[in-house]
Amino acid sequence: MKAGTAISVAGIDAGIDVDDLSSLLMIRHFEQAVLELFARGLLNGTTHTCLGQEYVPVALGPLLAPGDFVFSNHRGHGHYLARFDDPEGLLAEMTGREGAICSGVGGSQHIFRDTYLSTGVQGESLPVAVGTALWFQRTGRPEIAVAYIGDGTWGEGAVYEALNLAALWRLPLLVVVENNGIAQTTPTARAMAGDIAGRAAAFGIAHVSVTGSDVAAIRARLAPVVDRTRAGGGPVVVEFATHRLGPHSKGDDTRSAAEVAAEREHDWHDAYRRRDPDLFAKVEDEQRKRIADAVERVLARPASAWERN
Ligand SMILES: Cc1ncc(C[n+]2csc(CCOP(=O)(O)OP(=O)(O)O)c2C)c(N)n1
Repeated sequence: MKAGTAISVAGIDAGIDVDDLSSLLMIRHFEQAVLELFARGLLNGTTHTCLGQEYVPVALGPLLAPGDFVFSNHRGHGHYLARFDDPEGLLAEMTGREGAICSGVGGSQHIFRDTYLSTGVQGESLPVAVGTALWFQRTGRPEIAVAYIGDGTWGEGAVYEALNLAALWRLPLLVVVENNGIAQTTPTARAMAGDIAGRAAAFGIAHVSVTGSDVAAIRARLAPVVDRTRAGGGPVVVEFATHRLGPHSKGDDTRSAAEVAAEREHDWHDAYRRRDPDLFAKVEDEQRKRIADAVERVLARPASAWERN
């Protein structure tokens, strides 16, 4: 694939994979529960939900091997849940209860589990992902490093240092950009000169553009892209045109109601529901209950070991 290749994935194919729908709805209900818990004063620290963006990690999930290293960012609940299907562990982490992934020390943004690491520091993960990809390459391993970043994180210099070396050394690095058009309160158009495709092209890095939210279609189109990077084809930037439906963090949405309503027009949730209302209602009930039960169980647990010390 040449630098600047654009793949556009729009539209919805027939047929819904129940596992994918379950993951999508599990993450949706998890995020809604998180906002409710915050509103009730039951969570500490801060949090950033991925409402509207759930389909990105769900689509990528089966394309990644267990040994691939995933570097997530501040908006990482969906990245974690799509990889581990572990809402109780994450909730325990965020509430500091027994069963927490990192003893409750990491909270919403700083998770380490096996080959998964998240950070709330924008741009911090990319140089680390490059180092990990270099290790994969030098040891002849078939794994890749995957780093999720937002559009706003392209303002960080570390991103360019990392891309430079990844391109120079043709590293097995997949940069997943969740471009939701806004960084906290700043519309991307008011902060970014040029675009992400042009910035990837400046380094001779392949760039793939993904629109639409159909998980199966996105996965089918990205499978050869991931294979190519895994086979030594060098780094790739995959940019999702996505939509942030919730506030930046808990209650700090500076967008007008009309702007948020326009974003909601793109919600995968409605698109999937329209495709098969009966199946959707059944799976949604299951996942709503699953998350409600998880909340109840986790809140009834004692504090995690770290919290007690
Ligand atoms: C180095 C650094 N600067 C500032 C922040 C505060 N901050 C957290 S998220 C965010 C905006 C990130 O925007 P983007 O990368 O587009 O991701 P999004 O929140 O839209 O998913 C900012 C400024 C931070 N976490 N790290």
